[in-house]
Amino acid sequence: MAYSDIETATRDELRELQDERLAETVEYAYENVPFYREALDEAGVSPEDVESVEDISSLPFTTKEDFRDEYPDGLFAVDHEDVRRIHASSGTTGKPKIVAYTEDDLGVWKEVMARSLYAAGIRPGETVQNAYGYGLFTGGLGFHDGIEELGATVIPTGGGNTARQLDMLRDLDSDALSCTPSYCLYLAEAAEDRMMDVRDLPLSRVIIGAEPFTDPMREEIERALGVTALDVYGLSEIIGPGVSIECEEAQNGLHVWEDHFYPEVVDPDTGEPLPAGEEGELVLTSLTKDALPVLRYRTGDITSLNYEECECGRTVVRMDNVTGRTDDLLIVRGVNVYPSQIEEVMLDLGDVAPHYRLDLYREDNLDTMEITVEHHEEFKGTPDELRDRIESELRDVLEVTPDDVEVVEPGEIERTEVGKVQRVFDHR
Ligand code: DLL
Repeated sequence: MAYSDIETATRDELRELQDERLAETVEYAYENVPFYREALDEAGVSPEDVESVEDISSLPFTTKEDFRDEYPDGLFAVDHEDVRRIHASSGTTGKPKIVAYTEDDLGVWKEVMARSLYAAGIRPGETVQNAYGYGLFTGGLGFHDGIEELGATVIPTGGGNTARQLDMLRDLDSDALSCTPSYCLYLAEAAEDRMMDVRDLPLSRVIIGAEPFTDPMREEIERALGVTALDVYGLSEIIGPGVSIECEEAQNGLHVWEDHFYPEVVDPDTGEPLPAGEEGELVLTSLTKDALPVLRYRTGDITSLNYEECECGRTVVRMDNVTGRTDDLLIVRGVNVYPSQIEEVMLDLGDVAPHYRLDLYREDNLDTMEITVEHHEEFKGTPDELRDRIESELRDVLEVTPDDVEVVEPGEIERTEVGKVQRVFDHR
C-alpha cells in the first residue's frame, strides 16, 4: 500500500505525466527566468522542441556555479510577493544557494515528505522526533511539515541539545526519529554515557539522510539503537528532503518521486546520459516547481537508477544510496578513491568505530593522506596491530597506501552535534 496512487502507476502513465510536465516546465522557465531563456537560446532549443522526456538531453545543464552566479534570486521565476518561504543550502565554501517556495511548492513538498514518511513505515497517529536542524537548512522544516501532513505528531527538537533530546525520546515514546546518520551515532553514545538503553524504548525507525553513510555505518546505527534505519535523500536546489527514500519493505534503493523530480544519471566527465544500472552523477529536473524551476541540475551525487518494480509494489524508479560526490573524489598518488570506500573497508574490519577523519596535504607536489580512526570500545588488541590491519586492508582492497594511520581511543575524534559531519580535511 502506498500513500498516493501515482507511486504504483504503470510506467506508461507515469511517462505521460512526465512528458506533459517537462514540456510545461521548460516553457515556464523560458518565459519567466532570463537565465533559462538565454541558456536555451544559446543551446538552440526552443520550448516547442521539447515534447517528451526523450528530448531532455537536448537541454543545457544547470550547475552549482549557476546558483552562485545568480545569487541571491536570479533563478526565481516569480515575484517576491508570491514567495512564501526561503531556505538556503549549507555550502561550506562561497555563497550559499538561496532557494524559494510558493504556496504551491510548499504543498508539493509536504506531499512528497508525507509519501516518504509513509514509505518508511510511519503511519498517521504515530510520533516522530525531528532532530534535523530548523532554520535555513531544509531538513528541519521539511520534515516538520511532512510529518504534520501525514497526520503524525511531530516533536520539533531540532539539532543539538542532546540531553534534552534523550529525555524526550525516553518520555514521549516516539516511534521514529529523523536526523543525520552522524547525529544518530552521537545520540547512541550519549545515551550509553547516561546508562540509558535506547533499545528498550518504543523507537523503531530512524530516517537518516543529508550526509552519505555506508552499509557498515547503517548497521552500527541499527544495532546501537535497536531500529531500522531508512535512507532519505534530497537537496535544497530541488526542494529539500523528500526527493527519494527507501521503503521499509525492501530497504533496497531509494524511490524517487519522479512525478515531481525527473532523474537522469550522466557520466560526470562528459555529461553523456548513462543507461540504467550504470553509476554516474545524478541530474535532476523539477517537473512542478513554481518559484524555482530547475532544468537538468548537476547534483554532484553519485548513484545509479533501477527501473525494476520493487517488492513493495511501487513502480517509481529507485536510485542507489549516495555514498559519494564527484567533488569528494580523492586522488592519492594517482589512485582514485572516495572517502566512503575508505570508511567501508575500515568498518568492515569490525574493530573500528565509525568515527574517523582524513587529512590531506601536499608535500613537494605529492599528495599525502593521514587517517585518524577510533577503535571500538570492546577492542582488546593494541593500536599498532589494528593500524597494521587497516593499512594492509586498504592496500589490498583499494590499492591505497595512507602515509599515516593513527588509531585513537573511543571519543577522541570530535563529534558533530549540529549540522553535517565533516570527515575530510583538505589542507592542500
Ligand atoms: O541535505 C536535504 C536533506 C535534509 C536531505 C534532511 C535528507 C534529510 P542540502 O543541505 O542542500 O539538502 O544538501 C544536499 O546533501 O546533494 C547530497 O550531497 C547530500 N545528501 C542529502 N541526502 C543524502 C543522503 C539536504 N541520503 C546534499 N545520502 C546532496 C547521501 C545525501 N548524501
